[in-house]
Order: sequence, then C-alpha cells, then structure tokens
Amino acid sequence: YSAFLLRKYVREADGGKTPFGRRSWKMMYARLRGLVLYFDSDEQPKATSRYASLENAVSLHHALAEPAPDYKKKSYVFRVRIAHGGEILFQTSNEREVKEWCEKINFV
Ligand code: I3P
Repeated sequence: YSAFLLRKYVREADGGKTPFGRRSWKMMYARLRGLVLYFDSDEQPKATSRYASLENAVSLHHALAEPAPDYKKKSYVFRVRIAHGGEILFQTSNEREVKEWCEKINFV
C-alpha cells in the first residue's frame, strides 16, 4: 500500500515537541511494508531504501492511526501516534483515503 501524502512531524519519537525548522508539511511517497512505514521523496524506491536511515521510516509497532478533524488548517488529515509519544500528521486527498490509511496502519 503506497501513495503520495503530505507529512508533518508534531512530536518526535521520544514524545518531545518537534523543533521549529522541522515542523513544516512535506510531500512524501509513503509505502507501508509490514510493520514499517517508509518515506521517499519520490515514487521510485531508491536502491538504498532498505538501508535508509530511521529518519525515513517509522515503526508501526504499538502505533495508532486516527482521523484528525481537530487539525483545522487542512482537510483529510489523519494522525499516527507511535510508541513512546511520537506523533505525525498526514494529509490525503479525501475521506476514503483517510479511512483506508487508518485501517491499514491499525491492522498491520
Ligand atoms: C513550521 C511551518 C509549518 C507550521 C509550523 C511551523 O515552521 O511553518 O507549516 O505548521 O507551525 O513551526 P518550520 O518550517 O520552521 O518548522 P502548520 O502548517 O500546521 O501551521 P507549528 O509550530 O504550529 O506546528
């Protein structure tokens, strides 16, 4: 399962607030593979992607995805809370994609 998404880091993996300079929305190609969500800046997976740094991957072990209607600046946003307090927002194109991503992430 994969698609282009806008991604915004809100809380780092340790639960601390993501610092300014790293909080902006970025277009990413997200790929769900097993328990890991990988990010690439383009659609073609890079030859090195399986070795990519953890910065380009999020473990979904103990993660929870849910729609984020409380985020008012954009529509069709969902949040992923990861283990130990990390939080990432993603914007999709419509309600159906929000639902699909949340289901895929919650049932990996
Ligand atoms: C952030 C950037 C984000 C903004 C965020 C800023 O600055 O402007 O677009 O989030 O606000 O900190 P930077 O690029 O320096 O990280 P929103 O689009 O959600 O407003 P925030 O600190 O309230 O998350």
